[in-house]
Amino acid sequence: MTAANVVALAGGVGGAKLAYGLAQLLPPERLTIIVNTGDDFEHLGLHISPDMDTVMYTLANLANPATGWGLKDESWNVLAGVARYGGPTWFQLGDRDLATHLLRSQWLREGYPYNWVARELCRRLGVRHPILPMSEEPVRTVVETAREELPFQEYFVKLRCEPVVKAIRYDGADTAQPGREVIAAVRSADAIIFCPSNPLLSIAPILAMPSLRRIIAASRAPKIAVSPIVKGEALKGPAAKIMTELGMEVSPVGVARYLREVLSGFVLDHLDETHQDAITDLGLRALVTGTIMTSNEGRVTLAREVLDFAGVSA
Ligand code: FO1
Repeated sequence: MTAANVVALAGGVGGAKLAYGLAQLLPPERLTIIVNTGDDFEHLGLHISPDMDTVMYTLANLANPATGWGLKDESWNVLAGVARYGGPTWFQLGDRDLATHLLRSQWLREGYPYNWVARELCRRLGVRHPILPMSEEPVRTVVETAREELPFQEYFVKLRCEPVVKAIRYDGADTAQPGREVIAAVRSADAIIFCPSNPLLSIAPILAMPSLRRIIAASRAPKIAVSPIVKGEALKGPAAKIMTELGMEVSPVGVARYLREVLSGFVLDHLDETHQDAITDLGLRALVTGTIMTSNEGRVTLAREVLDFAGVSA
């Protein structure tokens, strides 16, 4: 066991929970959280960055416990005002949450780098661990359905993930460069943790940047993914539905197979222990443990087990 630098790759609510656990165990100089920005979009003239905010609010102990996204103790007066004008209300922006989007949008318009903006928002909420956007450049997840191509949030929120998915693209990822701090963190990482985020919607956009994928693949650090699928279901969100539609096996094995090239180890839930041999047959070390995080203590317990499995002392 060594004191070490840890990188966590995270997307939405599941990813934020494990990131929270890791942040309770590791000081800010030893943990960097790299977040998917493929879900970002412009709405009502504002730059919305859902996964960044979900991780930031979770680490600040400000997340809405019912939804996992947005802020707790929220009010909805602005949204009601937008509704009175007949404006779009399918994407629910709370009054307090709007403050984040207003400032982020303003700072980006003034020319501040995205990662400076993220750091400033975090600092002002008392979050000391670095939460880095995966890139300064736009990468946008696009969902191809039988009928049309949908920007991610229209598919996810407006259409409640109902259309059948034929393919998913990450527009801009081919040419986007990961930020300098992202590259430095991954290069100096002694462990890379893939949080239990949707592999196709949250982890894939990060890996879709060829240079970052190469650096992660080349890293000799333990690279450990935690399954977001338990007993054939996603703990939250549409991962199981989309995996089925794309012909993937909806199990930890399906996730492990998808990420195989960039992993050295995989964590699956007790409820899936029958899949352990299939995971080791893929050439991965496997840890079977409780992965369902129902409390803050549960997040910390899982984070500690994952760090132990990666050979990193907390
Ligand atoms: N998800 C929803 O299902 N409905 C919403 O109205 C919604 C609003 C929203 C506002 C701000 C924010 O940061 C996130 C929000 N989300 C909403 C969550 C978000 O769109 C998705 O969970 C992620 O993009 C998937 O990880």
